[in-house]
Amino acid sequence: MRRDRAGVLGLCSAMPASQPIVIATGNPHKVEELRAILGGLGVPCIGLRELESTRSTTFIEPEEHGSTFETNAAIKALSYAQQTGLACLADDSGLEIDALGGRPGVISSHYCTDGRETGMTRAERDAANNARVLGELQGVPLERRGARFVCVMVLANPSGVLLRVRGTFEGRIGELGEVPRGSHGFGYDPIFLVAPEYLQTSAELAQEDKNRLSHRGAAARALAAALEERSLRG
Ligand code: ITT
Repeated sequence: MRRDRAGVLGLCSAMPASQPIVIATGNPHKVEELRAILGGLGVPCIGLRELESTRSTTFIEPEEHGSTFETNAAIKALSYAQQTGLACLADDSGLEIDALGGRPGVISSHYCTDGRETGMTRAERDAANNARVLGELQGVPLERRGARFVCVMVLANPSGVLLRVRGTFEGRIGELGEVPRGSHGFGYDPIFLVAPEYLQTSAELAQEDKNRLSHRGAAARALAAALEERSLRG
């Protein structure tokens, strides 16, 4: 389902067809995943860091203080749209674990410190987050280890939110010893066994397979469909 640039981006006067969408995240893995998905759908993209280097500037990272993925994605998309003057796509994502009442949820990236920012690197945080989840689920039976990644994407221009979509990716948290496994992806991928077989972690999936199955892939496809529907409506 390849669409041409004008077809998708000329959808509304708010988004000039000649300009790419800025992928408003500091997470290089997300930029890579989103560029692959949206590029494949004919939507040209540029990463935030790339834009910073072409403009020789640094954008300010907004604080994500919302209690839902929707609020946080909108905060990021609007803030970067206002700073860059371009249409920006931000996602807020995380892991919801049934046995933990939906935690870590919106604090997924800093679960090891209860949501507080620290001086830890991304890799250190990922390892500590995974260790905390595995520790908290010790002794929890298989049927209560269900979990899902959630991704909410918001597209905004400097005057406001244009679109909002959501995608999910079902699985279960493996048991300590069985996981962590796999070297692809990031975050909780090494401990997340993919439904319905639960044989592979999402860190063992090839990038294109993860994009096909993932919450981010589902949200990106929903975004492309919404963009197309808008362009058809004129
Ligand atoms: P930005 O805010 O700059 O986009 P971030 O990594 O902090 O980057 P989020 O606030 O959306 O992103 O936090 C999402 C966290 O949820 C992320 O750090 C991971 O721990 C986890 N997560 C989200 N998507 C994931 C995926 O595809 N695989 C593994 N973990 C994921």
